[in-house]
Amino acid sequence: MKDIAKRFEGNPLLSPADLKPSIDGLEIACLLNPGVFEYDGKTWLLVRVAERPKQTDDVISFPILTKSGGMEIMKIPANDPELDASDARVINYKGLDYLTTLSHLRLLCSDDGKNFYQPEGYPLLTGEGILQTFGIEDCRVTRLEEKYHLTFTAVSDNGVGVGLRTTTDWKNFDSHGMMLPPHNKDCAIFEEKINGKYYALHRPSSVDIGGNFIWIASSPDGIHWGDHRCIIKTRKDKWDSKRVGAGAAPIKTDKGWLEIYHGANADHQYCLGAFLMDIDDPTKVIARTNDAIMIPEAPYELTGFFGNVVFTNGHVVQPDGDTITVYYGASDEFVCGADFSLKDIFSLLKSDHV
Ligand code: MAN
Repeated sequence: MKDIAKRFEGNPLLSPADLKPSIDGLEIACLLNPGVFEYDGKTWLLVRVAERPKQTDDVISFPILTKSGGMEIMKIPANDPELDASDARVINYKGLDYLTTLSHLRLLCSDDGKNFYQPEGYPLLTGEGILQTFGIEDCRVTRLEEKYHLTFTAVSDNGVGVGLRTTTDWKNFDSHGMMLPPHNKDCAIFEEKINGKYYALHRPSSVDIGGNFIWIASSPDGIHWGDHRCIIKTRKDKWDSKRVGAGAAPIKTDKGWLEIYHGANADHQYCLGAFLMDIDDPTKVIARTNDAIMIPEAPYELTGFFGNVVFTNGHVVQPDGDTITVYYGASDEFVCGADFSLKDIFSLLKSDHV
């Protein structure tokens, strides 16, 4: 099956070797899943940078943040019978789960949307406090009334939840703690109020009954959330059979709110699709693509830290009103770009979507 993404010729735009590690003694294993926004006349990426010490054959080592803001390195003999390291992203040791890398978020900007550099004077965003000791990941950036809302995955041994910070200048940040408790991720706030309420997509996971489905919540103030409803489920035998999760803030179109989302199957192949919500009541899904709109196929999407993955949580709507530039993580290792035509996406949206 052919997808409808027009990949940038210059992909990957960013690889781990393009940036410097945040501290001596660590190396960058992966760059992935950037949040995207426009600010000060430039396109900005808030890239997830995943780091760990240089690995050796006999020891698996990874950093963890301490409650007081320091960092310690955990070391586990690779042949320890109590170690399960079968997934490159997560390990289980003595019955407890850990991440193999520690992620922070880093700001990069560009004049042309293709060549990105790290500007001076902007802080790295790192995990803070006991709910972010395993790092922060996959940030969605929503501009709401002059304030940027950052919703990101906050990971610690307490679980995986959604953290919220806000900023107006990208130098000073207000932390609003955990917006949605574990297990939850893939949260994107809409860029405007609808009938007086704020809305956000999110992805709680239910291990027994239920699954990894997309939900929608509303809020009177953009900080406190409720009225949760499940709107998009996984579909048996399709590309999104195992998990689905929202990308960035929905795009307002004359046909409704358009969301680009990721779906994975049981083989951990991550593709992109789209669905459309009613313009006045986004809890109503009116159409969804049956087929994926993007499927891993380029070499950098098939092979890397965790291959067979395209994953997005950021895009720019271009002034022509039809082109959506999607920035995405490929193979959990590279940052890439691709253009989509809104017309093409709409031609694949179906109302028999369930
Ligand atoms: C999860 C998240 C993402 C990652 C994908 C694919 O959904 O951890 O950050 O890109 O898995 O590994």
